[in-house]
Amino acid sequence: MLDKLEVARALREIGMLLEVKGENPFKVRAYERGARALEELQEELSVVVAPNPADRLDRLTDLPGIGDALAKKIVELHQTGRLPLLDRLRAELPPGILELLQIPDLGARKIAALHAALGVASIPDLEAACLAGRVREVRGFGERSEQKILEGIRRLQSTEPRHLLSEALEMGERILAHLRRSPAVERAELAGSARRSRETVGDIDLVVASRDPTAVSTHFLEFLRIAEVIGQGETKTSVRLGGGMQADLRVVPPEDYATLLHHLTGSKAHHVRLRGLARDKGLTLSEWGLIELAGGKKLPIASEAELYQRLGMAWIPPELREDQGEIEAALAGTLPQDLIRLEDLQGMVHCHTRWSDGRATMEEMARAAEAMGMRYLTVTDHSATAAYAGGLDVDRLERQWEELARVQEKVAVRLLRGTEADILQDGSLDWPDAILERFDVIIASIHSRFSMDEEAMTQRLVRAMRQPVFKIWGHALGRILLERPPFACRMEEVLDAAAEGRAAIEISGDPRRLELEPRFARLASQRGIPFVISTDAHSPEGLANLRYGVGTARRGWVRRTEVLNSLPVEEFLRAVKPAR
Ligand code: DGT
Ligand code: CA
Ligand code: CA
Ligand code: ZN
Repeated sequence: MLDKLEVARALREIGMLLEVKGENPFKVRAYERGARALEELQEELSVVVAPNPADRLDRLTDLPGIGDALAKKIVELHQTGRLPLLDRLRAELPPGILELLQIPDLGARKIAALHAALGVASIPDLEAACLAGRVREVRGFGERSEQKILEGIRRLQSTEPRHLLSEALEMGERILAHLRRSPAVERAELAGSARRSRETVGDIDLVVASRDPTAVSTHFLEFLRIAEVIGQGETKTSVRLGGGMQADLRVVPPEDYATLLHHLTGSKAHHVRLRGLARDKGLTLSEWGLIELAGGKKLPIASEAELYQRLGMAWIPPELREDQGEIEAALAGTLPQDLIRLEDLQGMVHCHTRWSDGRATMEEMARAAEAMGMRYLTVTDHSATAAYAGGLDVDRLERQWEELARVQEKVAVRLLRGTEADILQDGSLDWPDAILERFDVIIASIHSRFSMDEEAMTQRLVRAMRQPVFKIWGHALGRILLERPPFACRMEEVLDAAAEGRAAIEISGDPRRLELEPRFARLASQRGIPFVISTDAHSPEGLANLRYGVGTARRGWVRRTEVLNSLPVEEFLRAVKPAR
């Protein structure tokens, strides 16, 4: 099944392929309009496409720009993930043709002309044709346009795409497991932004200690998901993986492993500061290790801790290495000693079940949380306003609580009655007061009207936080990584209101969210605001995202004592109990 954004992408692709084929512009625009309507849809597609076939087309055709024919295609894409028309178009046109549309000023019409005249079917084709001076010979093009196309290609190639941390770690860890199967590999680790738990990752960096670099790189290249070898040298190998991510492998003898791992972990800003400190001590720090300026002797360094110690400070956890005060703290001996760790968490906060838009039953979610060693699980399905996500009304909520009591009989993990309540436009929460007081846990989140201006949004949040039942702010600014920026509000003012209202803030491990941003977590800490680290899981597998929440929290210097779901259940309940 495709969601609305995926269906929108498919419609766009159809529109572009039709355009490249020189189809009627009206037809092309219809797909474009349909795609936009879906992207702007507030609800999930599964809600608009109701199980009743007559009904579903009616709801879809209510949307601007969607007629019967397009509605049928949307339903088919949504339900089967495929469409014969799209398959046919993809088969007719070369696969690289759409990437040409990324070049500025090169519309589908021009691409069609180049394709027809020169057989150009990809960016490399077009680049070669420009360099050979063949593009200027095509009708409608000249020397100037040839030059502009080349510039466009250069610019395109200089902006590297980024990937979600979860995807980079999943892939990176598979590669690590593969590497560690080689007897030539003594040690292997992920470095770079993935090791620092950055929310998005440019490429995967790997470091290996070995006496036999040739054997290691030969073994590395046997990894099944490699699509293309970009570069291969004595000790460096770069590949493109299926799916587009790049991975760089460096192999060094064991005695250089610690300093290279440290170097490749970064960040650059952190290293610039360390290099300055090293120089003050008569040393140079680089990827080659720590070397005495006078005489050029390399100091033996067996671990990162030893490297930091040589520079006069304590080991700094990778998530903190951003030159955001960690070096000063390490020098002063004031680095937090109790940064939150995955094993500190006792409770799973924020999950959805089939009662709203989750994919599993309450019992399945409970058993999965239990299997992870959790002591409690807050069941937080959506409130009524979130109709697109099957939000509960009071009647269904009462029945959910009955089920919760039944499931509780069968599982050891303590189930808490929760909700993810919408913060409405006026700042009120989406339940009657009498119901709000009966929850164990209320997560309050914004799911609609993201485009309010800064003033209105700030007021909406401040008003919400003044209510005594406001206890946990869910996925704060609503960003979706690589897709939707955070909404606008005056964050410091909102954090002041949260502190005053004694509310906690969620740090979401949902790989597409990873909110609260680290800089805001630190501002919240300064105000004494506590956190919960959650997954926003919609399935048992989703519970495994807790680690990404922990990584995000650590980047914000969050300590165990600040995380409410590191507490035993009774203390957790006291801390989040909605009160009036
Ligand atoms: P990414 O891949 O864009 O998400 O970010 P990183 O941090 O993984 O950066 P990447 O892959 O370009 O390089 C990995 C590490 O290597 C980086 O964190 C620090 C180190 N490094 C790379 N280039 C330089 C440089 O020009 N100077 C210094 N000091 N370190 C560098
Ligand atoms: Ca990297
Ligand atoms: Ca790299
Ligand atoms: Zn939510």
